[in-house]
Amino acid sequence: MPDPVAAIRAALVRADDLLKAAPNRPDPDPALTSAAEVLEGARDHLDAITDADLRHDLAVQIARRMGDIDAATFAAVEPAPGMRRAPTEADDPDRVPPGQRLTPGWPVLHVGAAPTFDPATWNFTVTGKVDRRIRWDWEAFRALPSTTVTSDFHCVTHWSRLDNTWEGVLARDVLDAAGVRPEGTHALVTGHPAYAANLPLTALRADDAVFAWGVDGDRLPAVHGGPLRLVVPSRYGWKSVKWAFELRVTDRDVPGYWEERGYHDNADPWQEQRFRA
Ligand SMILES: Nc1nc2c(c(=O)[nH]1)N[C@H]1C(S)=C(S)[C@@H](COP(=O)(O)O)O[C@H]1N2
Ligand SMILES: [Mo]
Repeated sequence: MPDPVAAIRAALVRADDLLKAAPNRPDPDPALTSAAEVLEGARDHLDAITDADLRHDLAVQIARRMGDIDAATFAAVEPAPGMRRAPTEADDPDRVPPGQRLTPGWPVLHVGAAPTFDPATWNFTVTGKVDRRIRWDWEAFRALPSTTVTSDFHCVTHWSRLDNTWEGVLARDVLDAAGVRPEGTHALVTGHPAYAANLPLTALRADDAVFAWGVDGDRLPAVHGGPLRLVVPSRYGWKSVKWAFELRVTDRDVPGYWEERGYHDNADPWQEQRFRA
């Protein structure tokens, strides 16, 4: 086994070399792609580091470089024909957070493969610091009172998609069905295939935080998290867990998938909380 710390440090040096050289090339894309691959490889070594502070420090160093690559790559994407120019902060400071641009279309972003949906075996569990643990099957979940909310979506890779109309169950109704115990302060929401995000309960109690099974008048497409995804518009998109199947109420902030890898626990796009401080 190679030493994980040494492997990550070597990958950071290699990525920095590629990133430094990229702007001087006629086509910077291949260098950016190679740097992203090197950094993805480095991420795989993180779990083997037992010292939590060192692991987080290296995770942040990886995440910051990934963020630079995302920003450079996204800046090169042209808006689709007919799309209005993305508002700048000066045009519409109330709707577009700093460092974000409107995206043409609707990008699909996730790690791993989208799961297949079987309504006969699907279930959703609420557990942790609650008065009553709950497990709903698909029929029971769909029978819960539902709402339609329109909101904006901001991904940490610098794209924003405005005016998405979600249909589903308010996250606070899910919390209240189980009854949060006094010590409950946060939640860890888990989705397939092996993904999770942590949130303060206050974010889940917002009027527009919803477990959605519909979008823009249609059933939520599988690639966008169907049959059920969380949507938390007040936070960067990685908190909006697709293929959600569990909400665990916790008495402390337990990092999720990207938070373990250097991204911010709170993730407020208006404060540009992209990476762990
Ligand atoms: N289960 C799961 N949910 C996920 C992700 C993931 O990798 N797995 N990626 C997150 C990220 S980074 C973003 S930006 C949004 C993207 O949602 P979209 O693919 O519908 O645009 O999903 C979030 N939810
Ligand atoms: Mo994202």
